Amino acid sequence: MLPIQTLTRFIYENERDFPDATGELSSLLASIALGVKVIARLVATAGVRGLTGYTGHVNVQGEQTYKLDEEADAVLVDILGSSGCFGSLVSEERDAAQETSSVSDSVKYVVAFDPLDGSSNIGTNIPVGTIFTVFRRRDMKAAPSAADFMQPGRDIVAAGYSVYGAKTSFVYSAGYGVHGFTLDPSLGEFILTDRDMKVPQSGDTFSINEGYWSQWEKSFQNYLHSLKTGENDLKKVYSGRYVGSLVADFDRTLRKGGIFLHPANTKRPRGKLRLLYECIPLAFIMKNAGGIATDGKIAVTDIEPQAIHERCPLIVGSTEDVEMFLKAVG
Ligand code: P6P
Repeated sequence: MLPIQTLTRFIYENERDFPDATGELSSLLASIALGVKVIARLVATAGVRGLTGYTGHVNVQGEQTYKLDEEADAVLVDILGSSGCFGSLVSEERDAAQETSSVSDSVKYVVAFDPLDGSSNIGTNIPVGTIFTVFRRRDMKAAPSAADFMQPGRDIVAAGYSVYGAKTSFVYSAGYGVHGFTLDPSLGEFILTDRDMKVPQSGDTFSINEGYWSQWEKSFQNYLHSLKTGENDLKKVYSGRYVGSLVADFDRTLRKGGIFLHPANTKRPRGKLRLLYECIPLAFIMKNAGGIATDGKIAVTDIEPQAIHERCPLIVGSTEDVEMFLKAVG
């Protein structure tokens, strides 16, 4: 039996290492974790509540929204809104940045999140998850706004994601290691199960949707083919794994190593995944776990966001595997 270290205690104990900490980030992370627990229950019961289908609405991304997308968004907005710990929020489900009604001038952070990534997989019991990014407000004299989110990932305060699967897991980093927790439903608490996670230096798995083959450059096709034949610099034959749910594919890559790729293609020159609340948070985590995340040209954490819903190619994983990609295709 693991020694009981809960997420809440872990967050507040880590806060003690920072004398000027006000407790705001700890409260914010604890609020997000509460939202994740509520969403986990909604996901687990969606089938019996008849909530695995579409709402009939189309979100700002031009995608049909699922009932659970809107439920998860509402949970996070409600819990974060009542926490008083952030000034503005960006959600994949909302057109514009939303300031909180209860914001005080002194609040330091803003939060971007994908409330339920991979929701198209809900009906087939494939793992889905929540992804979030915490930014420090850029100008405390100005009202919180979308401008606060226009910061590169190297300057963010914290990031994390949950996976609603066979277990509910919560992984986050505040820039001092990456830490993983598992929900114990009997306690209603996240228990520390993976302290200071590090991605393996190299792995044997590549993760990509090969349905886009015809839309990739020849150099990328040649690189991908080399992973299957072993005719690559690492002389390694990879296995293919692709769930089609970002949090599931990323979590496996973080824990077991290898490379996940959702690259640009001829139809989507800036890729499909969203920069603010998918690519930046996962790149921040991978970097803090000793791995690499690139858009194919530069580090994802060096990209200067220009819009809250902009997209970004993402190639992320073990240092050796991503460096081989960059040498072959970058
Ligand atoms: P594709 C799910 O819709 C999602 O946003 C991510 O969770 C997932 O990694 C990606 O899209 C899958 O995209 O193009 O392979 O269907």
